[in-house]
Amino acid sequence: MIDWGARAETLLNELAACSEPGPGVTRLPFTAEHDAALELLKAEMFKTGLTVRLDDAGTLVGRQDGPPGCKTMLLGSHQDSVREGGAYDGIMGVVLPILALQKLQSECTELSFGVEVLAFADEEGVRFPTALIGSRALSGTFDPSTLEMRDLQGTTLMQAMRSFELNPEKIKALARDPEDIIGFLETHIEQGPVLEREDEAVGVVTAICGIERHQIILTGETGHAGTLPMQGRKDALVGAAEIVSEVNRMGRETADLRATVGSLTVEPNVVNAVPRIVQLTVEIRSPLDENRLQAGQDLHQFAQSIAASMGLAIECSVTYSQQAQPCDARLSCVLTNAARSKGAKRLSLPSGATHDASAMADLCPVAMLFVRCRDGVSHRPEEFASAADMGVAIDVLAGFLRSVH
Ligand code: HGY
Ligand code: MN
Ligand code: MN
Repeated sequence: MIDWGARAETLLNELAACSEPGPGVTRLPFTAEHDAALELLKAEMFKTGLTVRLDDAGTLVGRQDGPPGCKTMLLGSHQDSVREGGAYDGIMGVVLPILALQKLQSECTELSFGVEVLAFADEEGVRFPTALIGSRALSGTFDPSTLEMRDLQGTTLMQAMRSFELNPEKIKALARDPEDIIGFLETHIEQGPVLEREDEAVGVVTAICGIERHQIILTGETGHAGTLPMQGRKDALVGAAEIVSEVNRMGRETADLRATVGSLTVEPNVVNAVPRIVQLTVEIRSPLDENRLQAGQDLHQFAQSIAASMGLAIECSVTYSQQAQPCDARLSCVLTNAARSKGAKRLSLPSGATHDASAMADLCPVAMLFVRCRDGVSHRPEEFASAADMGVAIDVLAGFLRSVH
């Protein structure tokens, strides 16, 4: 009897080492760490008898053919992590389907369709101010203008992809024909506390939240901290502080809304000079698009009024947005039955995090399987899913593949 959960844990521990030095896992797209992870994933895909290729968006595709003329079921998730993140976010959703295929093969189960396991290069949008590159390429919604976006070192996405020997100008041709696809199933660590609270190993996702990201740049005047009078200062950081407080208030006081200032830079950023420029990002999420869009408009109005009252120049832009995405009822029903057969009870919950499945929904029906997350902690080195729970998830994925058509 193979302990599939233990096998998943071993593989994920090896993949976690494909990281920049430092706490947790830092594996950004189109880097040496990404390359190292691809080598491990390729080896496991070859061991599973899959044909393996890297597409021009950097997605690793492991394919198990079905009968001639059949459709294909897509599974997978992202290989990239946030900085100092966990060992499960994304990459677990690549490893578990590979092992589910191995499990089906060990039981001599033949499928009436093709299967592809996908490892998307960049879902997090940490290195470049965009996200869901690979899943948008397959869905035909990739925006070529993002190729000009730069990372903190000034490298463009185009340059980073070329360094991976990819041809970004061919991304457009990656769009799949919906007629060929049964659907996309993403397995992901819950990144929240619900399954642990309900004592459930797995759960079926009902909907994925919508998300938008704003960039705000405030420009005032610097000066000597000791000689410039307080009266009349144009201190960009004081303006930014008002906006940070308002973002937090909006999030706390609006139902079904999360609002976060996740990054902020100050120039000249020295102890004895008045801040001249502050750049901050504001992220707003909600399962209800109308709440998110209204909050975004309110934020812009507030920021403009603060800048005007303090004599600051301001630039506001929406750098990323994605609508809320319900999961497909038919696929979710098949997944729920497979989970029930493995003892799951509560079963359904929304996702506060966004995922590649949100972008894949522009191509085909999508479903998501969540795996219990210890203490609900994610995007941190302490992120953890147990081998036992991953074993249950692999059984559920195998049950799903036996039943879906
Ligand atoms: O930000 C998210 O929700 C996801 O982890 N990229
Ligand atoms: Mn993720
Ligand atoms: Mn994440």
